[in-house]
Amino acid sequence: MTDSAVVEEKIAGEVCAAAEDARLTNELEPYLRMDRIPHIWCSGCGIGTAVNAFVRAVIDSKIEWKKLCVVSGIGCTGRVAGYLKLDSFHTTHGRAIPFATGLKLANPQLNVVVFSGDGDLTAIGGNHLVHAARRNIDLKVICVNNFIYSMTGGQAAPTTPKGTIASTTPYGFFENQLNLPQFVEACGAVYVARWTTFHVRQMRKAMVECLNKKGFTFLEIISPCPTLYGRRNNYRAGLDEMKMFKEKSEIKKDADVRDAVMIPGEKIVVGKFIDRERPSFLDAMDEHYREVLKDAYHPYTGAMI
Ligand SMILES: Cc1ncc(C[n+]2csc(CCOP(=O)(O)OP(=O)(O)O)c2C)c(N)n1
Ligand code: SF4
Repeated sequence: MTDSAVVEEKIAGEVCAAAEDARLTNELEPYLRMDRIPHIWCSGCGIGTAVNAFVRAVIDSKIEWKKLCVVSGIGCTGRVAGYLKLDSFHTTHGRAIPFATGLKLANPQLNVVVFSGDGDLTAIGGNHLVHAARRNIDLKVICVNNFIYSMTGGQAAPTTPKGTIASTTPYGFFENQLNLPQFVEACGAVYVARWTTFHVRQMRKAMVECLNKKGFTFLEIISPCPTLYGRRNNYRAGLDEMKMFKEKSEIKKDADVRDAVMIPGEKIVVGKFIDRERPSFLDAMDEHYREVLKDAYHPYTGAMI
């Protein structure tokens, strides 16, 4: 072996050892299914940032990991459930909310989080979103909004901003788009916030607030999808979309949900929109039957306990 080959081999060995050290010291590893790594997400995708913030938020909130369940539907974001080392469920497309409702009703002591994409939650799953918010089921919904159906090729979704390009709208999206904070507020959610993947600290804090609040909470995370949305809309890399989030975001305290509409090139209103109190579904049910049936009613404790 030549001298330079010996040096190269030594450096390669040191690089591998450093990489192994970094891997072993990743503090989030105990919370992830490392046997499933490498994950499927593209470089520059924002979903991993949301997962990182979520795990840190669970640690901050001191919620017992064993009493936490995560439910996802289908899509790139729908894969989140499979990477978390807890009781997690990857359900059918659009059905994360009804599945999670069943879990919560069976065992009200569980903290049930729904972590899924905008298409999954608001298109095929839109009807379930409406009624879970209306009933104030105690679920924490985290919606990663990348403006399209990513996993199936970048088709336009209810959240695609007017005028932007998707695989099914090469000349621009022309439909009326859903303003998610306004939509879930109107349905009855008790907590509504929006952050982008640029706002990692605020996102983590909002997740803690959701986890600690009883009732139907909704956090929208605006996220880059460089592969299928960004490139079609002049953001060549994930970083370009992140720079846009940084430049265009306007943090507002108690902002009006009507200001949350996304118009390309204009400001993105982020922050907490709604934080209010309403009895949760199970509390309202107990109160109602106690009033009607008096002593004949036994408060609901769940089917599983
Ligand atoms: C019943 C049914 N219809 C359609 C599909 C195809 N499908 C898989 S993922 C997906 C869209 C997911 O979009 P979104 O929730 O926005 O997630 P993203 O991939 O953007 O994270 C669709 C339509 C399916 N899996 N099942
Ligand atoms: S296709 Fe888009 S949303 Fe899916 S992993 Fe890649 S960057 Fe993320």
